[in-house]
Amino acid sequence: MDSVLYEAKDGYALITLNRPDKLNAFTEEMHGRLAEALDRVQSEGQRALVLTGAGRGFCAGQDLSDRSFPTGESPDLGATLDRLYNPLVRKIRALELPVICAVNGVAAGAGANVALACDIVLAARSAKFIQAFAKIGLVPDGGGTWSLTRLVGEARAKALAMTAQPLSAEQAAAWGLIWQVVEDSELLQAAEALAADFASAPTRGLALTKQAIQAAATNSMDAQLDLERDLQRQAGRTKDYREGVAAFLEKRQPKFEGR
Ligand code: LHQ
Repeated sequence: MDSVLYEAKDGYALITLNRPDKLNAFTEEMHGRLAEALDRVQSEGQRALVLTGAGRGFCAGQDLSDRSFPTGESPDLGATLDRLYNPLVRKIRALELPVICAVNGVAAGAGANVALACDIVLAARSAKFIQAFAKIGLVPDGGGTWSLTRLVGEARAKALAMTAQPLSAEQAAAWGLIWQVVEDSELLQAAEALAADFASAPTRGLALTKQAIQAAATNSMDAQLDLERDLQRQAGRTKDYREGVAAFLEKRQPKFEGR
């Protein structure tokens, strides 16, 4: 059975983590498959992506049974992050299209933080987010210390990370950790409807918007104003901008081509 499923839809891609009996915990093999699938999204010219999990979980983080270290040696988990998790998070953040995460069930450890690396997170009402690392003596990874702190603030980030208490989807939305809670039976449909909308949106403008908002976390206001100027210059030269303005003036629906 493929550990990662890829489906090209009409203008967007659906990627499903597919080890449902292990709550889609990451193995080394699965990281490879996911990296390939993410590359395919961009190379096929898809205009949005939905990432979800098969079965009752979204992703339980690192598969804790997938690691074998020669006896007596202590593992270098930093090397695992360098090789697998950090490139994954960087790839999601660098994709030049909206990445929607449909968190269908529990998202634990690096699984939670991969979800938070996506641009728009929808969660099923029954889903929960667990910074499970503290239970096994680890530090939140997958960018979790960065995204949690920015999304919910230091007080909540520290408590979530240090207690490893599950956070319900509803609480996650109330705290601004995610975009929306959706009924379980409607989650995938809602995520795909959003992706289908993005498939006919001005993709370049959205990609530049993603770039600007991501840069804002570390830029000064001054630097951000300069960045907005540079990105707006690029956006203003797209075919979609010309089409958007023309459609507005002609009082018709725009037909965006994503360039
Ligand atoms: C699992 C896992 C799992 C293997 C459920 N592994 N089998 C980065 C770099 C290097 C190294 C280390 O880590 C990292 C980043 C990380 O992600 S560290 C954090 C790793 N994740 C966790 O610690 C979470 C472990 N899982 C759990 O605490 C629970 O499974 C949760 C709370 C997610 C769900 O609980 P339940 O709904 O009660 O399900 P379950 O525990 O019964 O799990 C179902 C099956 O999935 C079960 O297998 P089995 O064969 O017994 O039915 C679990 O063993 C398996 N599974 N997570 N991470």
